[in-house]
Amino acid sequence: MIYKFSKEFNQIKKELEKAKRILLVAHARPDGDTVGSVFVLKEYLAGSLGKKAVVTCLDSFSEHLKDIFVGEDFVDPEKVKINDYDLLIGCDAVERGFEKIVTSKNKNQTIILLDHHPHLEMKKIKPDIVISDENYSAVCEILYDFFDFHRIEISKKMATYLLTGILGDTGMFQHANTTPRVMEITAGLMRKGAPLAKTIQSSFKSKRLETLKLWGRALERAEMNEKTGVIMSYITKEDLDELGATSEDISSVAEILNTVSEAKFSLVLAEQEDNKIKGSLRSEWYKNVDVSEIARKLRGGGHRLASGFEVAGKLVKNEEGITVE
Ligand SMILES: [Mn+2]
Repeated sequence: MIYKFSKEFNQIKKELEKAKRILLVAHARPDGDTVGSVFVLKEYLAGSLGKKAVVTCLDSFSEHLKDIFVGEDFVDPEKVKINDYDLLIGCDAVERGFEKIVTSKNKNQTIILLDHHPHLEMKKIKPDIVISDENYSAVCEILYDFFDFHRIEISKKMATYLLTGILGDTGMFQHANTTPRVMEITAGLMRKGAPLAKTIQSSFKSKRLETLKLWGRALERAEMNEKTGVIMSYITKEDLDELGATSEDISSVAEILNTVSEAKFSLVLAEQEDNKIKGSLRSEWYKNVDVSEIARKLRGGGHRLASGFEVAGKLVKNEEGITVE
């Protein structure tokens, strides 16, 4: 097997072995991939190298992942002294909050970024080692290659963490990023003991009643625009206050709406705290729409088939439907 990032894999291993204090950073609104990546590294560092790493994130631990990552949690970034660490690693969607936690870098620090989103760009800090490749389904897939390349033993726990990230970012093998390699890796992880059915159950199937109610409201409001081919719905601040929706709930609604075959893409607008609106866009490869272009025009980002953005304003309903004011 030829590894595209063998040079980086060697550099990363050296840095992990050399580092004394390591900080792992998950992205805001954490998903299975970012959580899987940071905790698999924590586990590797503890098991093979005997090093204790600290994991931090702007947001709290995702409720639905607690069954898989038993006993794991983030350290509040406000309690983390960045200067105490000599190695800082950002995993997945590093634009979502890494620079809010790591605001500067001193000369004794090394920064590694692992990502698979397009247009990775840091504004304040200069990373030392970067792997950012859209061809990877998940950062957990990059890390699998890293362990495989170095012939590092993957424990059952590590395999489960990696599988969680891959399942999350491939939408249980339903997205276009599910390559033959992803399936081979999954087979490898199952052989190491990762429980496929249980991981799917914990990450996808169990839902809160409030989540289902929120979906119900949003689905009821869905409208299809024949001209543009967009199927659209919205979630109000009242819905959020009443049902406590998470950003995962919002993207789930966009995914469900996107299953309507006549729709070219789906859009869900959700009012947030402090007068902001979050937009979630989804499409399917056979629909030939690049939703990341729409997201980028609104200063958002993401992938061709799954993107998002945030704009200031409130949702207002009039005769023409719903608009942003
Ligand atoms: Mn990811």
